[in-house]
Amino acid sequence: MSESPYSQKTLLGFYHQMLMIREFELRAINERRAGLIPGFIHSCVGQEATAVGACAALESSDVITSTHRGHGHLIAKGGEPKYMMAELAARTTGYCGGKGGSLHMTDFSLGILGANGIVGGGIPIAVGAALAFQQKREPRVALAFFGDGATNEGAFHEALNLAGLWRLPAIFFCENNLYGEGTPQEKQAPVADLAIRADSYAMPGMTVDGNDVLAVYEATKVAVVRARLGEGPTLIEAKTYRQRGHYEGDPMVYRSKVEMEEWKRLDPVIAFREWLLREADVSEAEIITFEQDVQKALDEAVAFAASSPKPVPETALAGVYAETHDGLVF
Ligand SMILES: Cc1ncc(C[n+]2csc(CCOP(=O)(O)OP(=O)(O)O)c2C)c(N)n1
Ligand SMILES: [Mg+2]
Repeated sequence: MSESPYSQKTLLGFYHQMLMIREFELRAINERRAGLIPGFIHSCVGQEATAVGACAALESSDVITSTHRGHGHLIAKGGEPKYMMAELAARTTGYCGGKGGSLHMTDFSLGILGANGIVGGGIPIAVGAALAFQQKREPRVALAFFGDGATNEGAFHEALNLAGLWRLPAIFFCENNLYGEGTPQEKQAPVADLAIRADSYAMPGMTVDGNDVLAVYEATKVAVVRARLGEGPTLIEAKTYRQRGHYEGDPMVYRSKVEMEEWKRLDPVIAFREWLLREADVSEAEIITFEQDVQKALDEAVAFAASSPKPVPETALAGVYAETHDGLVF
């Protein structure tokens, strides 16, 4: 075993969250097949290390914006699996009262400013939050998660431009999973490393191994320190891979089995489990207890969702429009 600069509690916390995300996704996929969950699921299986490493570098008062592939971000920022499962199952006890589903989950009290069905939609929202923090002189940071595909959109460039110009406390976190739907990166962008796009907006750009939770954590910590010191934003590109389809049911004709198998060998959850056993003096028995805890929490989440009521038609318009901005604290 080599000396680790991290406490066992921290490391096990990372593993617990990564495992919760992985198992949450697999459970949600099963429950969708079983009929509990209507609608689309864009799973983040394979991308757990990005969500966990990035959110671990934030304080609870910092905020994130998420994407259509956002379950991992929510869990990593403190979202409760049972309210997430209830939202997926369209139940009143879910994060949006069962009216938003996977693409809209939000919890301002946890600094989760929302998943977003609009690709790139969360990036300007994070810039707005970062501007608010700067204006109010609050030492808070806004982190936007988005995919590689989103970096080809105007919203991305406009958001980075203003954040760079005004030196906002923002972190632009690109989960580069190599595809936007079925389009590989080399057919959608003329650059190999998307982090290079930071140069245009006078901010540092970093490329990290997105399957290595500790590398992601360290990179994000650097960006957080910079943001809190008033030195401005950072673009982080974390290279990773989505192991399942763009959505559940995607025939995946655009990539080869060989490629998928290669990335499965780099599975971030399995790799970190092995690292913990090898380098962090964690026993197999401890890990198994963790794994059992996760399964129990997910059993409870599914039971909670299944036993919760569905929204009734009379409430269709309730909670859809904000009545006042008072008290809208994130
Ligand atoms: C503005 C907008 N354009 C297109 C879509 C359709 N769409 C949904 S996901 C997606 C791919 C996004 O790719 P990327 O940003 O790499 O995220 P990933 O799905 O790989 O996590 C597209 C084009 C959309 N939802 N919103
Ligand atoms: Mg992508």
